[in-house]
Amino acid sequence: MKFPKDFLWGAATSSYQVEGFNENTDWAQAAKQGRVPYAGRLADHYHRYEEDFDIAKKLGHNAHRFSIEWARIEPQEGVFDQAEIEHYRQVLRALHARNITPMVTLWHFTLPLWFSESGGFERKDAPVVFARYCAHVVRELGDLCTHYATMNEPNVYASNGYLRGSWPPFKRFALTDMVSITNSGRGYKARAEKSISALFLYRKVMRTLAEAHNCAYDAIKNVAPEKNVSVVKHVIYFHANRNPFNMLRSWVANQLWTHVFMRRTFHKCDSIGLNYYFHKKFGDTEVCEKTDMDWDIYPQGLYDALRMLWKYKKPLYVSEAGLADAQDRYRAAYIQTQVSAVEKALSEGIDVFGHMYWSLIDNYEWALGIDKKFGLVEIDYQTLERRIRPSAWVYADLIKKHRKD
Ligand code: IFM
Repeated sequence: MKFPKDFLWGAATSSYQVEGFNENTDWAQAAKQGRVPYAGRLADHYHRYEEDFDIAKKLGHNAHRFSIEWARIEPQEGVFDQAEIEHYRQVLRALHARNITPMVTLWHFTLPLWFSESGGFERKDAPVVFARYCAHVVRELGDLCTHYATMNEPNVYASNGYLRGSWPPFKRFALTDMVSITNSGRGYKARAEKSISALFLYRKVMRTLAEAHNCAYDAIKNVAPEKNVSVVKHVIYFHANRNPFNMLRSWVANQLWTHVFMRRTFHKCDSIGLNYYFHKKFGDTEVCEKTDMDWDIYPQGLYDALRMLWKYKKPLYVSEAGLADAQDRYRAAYIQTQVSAVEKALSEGIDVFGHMYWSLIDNYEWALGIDKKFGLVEIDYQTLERRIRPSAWVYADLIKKHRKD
């Protein structure tokens, strides 16, 4: 039995993807301009979180990762909304009432409109502005939560926004086609602003994001030194056949995608969250089944991704891993392999303290809208009925088998 007694088992969501009506954001504005699908009410999790947490409890979860919508808390620059703070305090209380440990992400992709319109993470003072918001939230919610991630997947944010041009602020590096490895939605290329300089902006934004994390870490520690502060890193497991050139390519790709950012930030992390979805093998590849995102089904790569991050010798948690699978054909087996991957890492002495499946409920999949179904729980967007998918029970059984509390 490899899983420690206090291991955190659960699932994740993010505010914009499930709450509904986060209109004061760059994404809602982009939807009005017809550049991304309109989100609207979605699962209405903002009002139905108790129902969703009841399901999580029924499924045996003892932890839940969710994000706070920055635009709700700070609707105008430097102006904080106490009613929204109270909302998230209720959310946290609802989790505690069900013995579910909350893990809060302070920023998950969407920006308040005032921030994006004034330059977002291109702003020179972005790290200070971001840190002020993070410290405010921790000051207000600190008594109800110990685990905070400053930001979710900085590389994904910056590469979609500044290399691919598929997400706000829709800047596209003119040569991106050469390196693009994932799908981004139909017709986005024509809507993006194409330039060579987008590459330099990307690099600048990546640096600023690292600085913003570091600055937020210090600001949070000033307010509450005992909190566990992490960054959530998206890792692609790049690997290769035995061809030296391919091995070099995968090494470079891992450096660029994962290690450059981690080297800049790991010293300001009490733990690191890992989001794992897919691998990329250079050289003779096996033919894999695909998820509805067209990503190879390769859950065993979670183990390799954990090993990659263990290099930084910080406690790790799987902050997201999962797949889009509308028919629920592959999800159960996928989750079983994910959990075995964590078990294998633990058996080798890698310190992993949690596993959050993505996602608890079906969500808005950014530029791809609501058709990609990641949820353990299916949402009927007409009636808002929640239907637990069969694979969710397989995860529940695994949790039951491994939970020792
Ligand atoms: O839905 C996203 C989430 O917002 C961030 N991580 C990857 C998920 C699936 O693409």
